[in-house]
Amino acid sequence: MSTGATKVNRIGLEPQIYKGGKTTLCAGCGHNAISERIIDAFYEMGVDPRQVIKLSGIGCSSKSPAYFLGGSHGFNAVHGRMPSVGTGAMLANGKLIAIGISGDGDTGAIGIGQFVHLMRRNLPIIYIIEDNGCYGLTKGQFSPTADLGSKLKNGVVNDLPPIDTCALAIELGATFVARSFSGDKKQLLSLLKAALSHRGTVMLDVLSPCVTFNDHEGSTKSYSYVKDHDEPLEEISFVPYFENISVDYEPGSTQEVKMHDGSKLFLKKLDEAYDPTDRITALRTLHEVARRGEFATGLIYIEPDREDFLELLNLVDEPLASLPLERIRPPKSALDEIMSSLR
Ligand SMILES: Cc1ncc(C[n+]2csc(CCOP(=O)(O)OP(=O)(O)O)c2C)c(N)n1
Ligand code: SF4
Ligand SMILES: [Mg+2]
Repeated sequence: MSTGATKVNRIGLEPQIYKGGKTTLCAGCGHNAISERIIDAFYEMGVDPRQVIKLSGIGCSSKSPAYFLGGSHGFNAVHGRMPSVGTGAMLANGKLIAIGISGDGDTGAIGIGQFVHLMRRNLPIIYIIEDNGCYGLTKGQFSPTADLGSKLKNGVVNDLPPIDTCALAIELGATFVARSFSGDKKQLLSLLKAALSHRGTVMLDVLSPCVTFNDHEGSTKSYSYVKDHDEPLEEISFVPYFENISVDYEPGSTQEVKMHDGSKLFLKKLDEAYDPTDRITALRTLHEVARRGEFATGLIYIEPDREDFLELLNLVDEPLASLPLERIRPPKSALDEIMSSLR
C-alpha cells in the first residue's frame, strides 16, 4: 500500500530536481545513457544541484549538460576550450562542484592542448569524455580516438594510430583516471559516485556508441564491438562517507581505497595483479589490453590524496566571486609602493 510519501534523497530533494530538458540527441545514443547515470549519481549522493556548474565544449556530447541537472549553473564553451572556462569558474568560486562534458573530438583534436594542462593541474572537476570515436555532430568523421583499422560506413579505413586519453591522462599526472561503457549501468554509476568524492581532477572516458554514424560492422566503437571487447579490471563497490555499511571481503582479492572525504571503494580484482594506485601497472595494463583489441574498463588509476589546484594556489576560503571590492583590489598605497620600488 502506498503511503503517499514523496521519494526524496538525503538532502530532501526529489528525483525530478535532478533532471534536465528533453534530449534532442538520437534515440539510443550512448550520450543519453551517460546523462541518466549522472542524474542517478548526483541524486543518490545528495548533491545540491544549485552548487553545481556544468561545462562543455561543442559536439553532440557537449549538448548533453542541457539534459541533466536543470537547476545548475551552466556554460557551453567554444569547441575544445571547456578546461580554461572551467578553471576560471573554479578559481572564482571553489565551492562549486564542476562537471565538464566533452567529446573525443572536442578533447582529442581541437582541445588537446587545454586537456593536457588540465590533467597536470588537478583542478577539482569531473571531466567526462563521451567517446564514440567520431565527430557525431558533423556526421561521423574519424576522431583521434578512432582505432587503427576501424572502418567508416562508406568503407574508408582509419590509418592513424589512436590517442588513448586514459594513458595520456595518467602520463600527465591525473589523479583519478577511469574508463567505462555507456551500456554498463552499474560500473558507470559507481565510478560517478566515486568521482564526486575525489579531491582534484577526475578523467572519465566513457565509450559511448554513436548509433547513427559509427555503429556498423567494422567499427571498433559500435555497441556490439564494445560490449564484446569490454574487459573490466575489477568489480567496484562504492560506500559513501555518510553511509555506515560494512563490506565483507576476502583479503587479497579485494583492494580497499580510501577517498579523501572518507568514502571507500572496494575493488574486487578480476586480475589479481592489478593495483590502480600504481601508475606503471596502470599504463602497462592499458597497453597490453589495447594490444589484444580489448578495452580495459573500471578504475584504472587513483591517487586519492594529492593537493588540488585550488589548495596549491593557497586561495582564501571564501569564494573570490563573493568578496567585496576592497578585499580583491589592492589599495592605492600598495600600487604606489610597487611603483616606487620600480624607480
Ligand atoms: C572552432 C570549431 N571548429 C570546428 C567545429 C565543427 N565541429 C563541431 S562539433 C565537432 C566535433 C564533435 O566531435 P566530438 O567532440 O567527438 O563530439 P560528438 O558529436 O561525437 O559527441 C566539430 C569538428 C566547430 N564547431 N568549431
Ligand atoms: S549523431 Fe551520433 S553522437 Fe550525435 S546524437 Fe546521434 S547518435 Fe549521438
Ligand atoms: Mg565524438
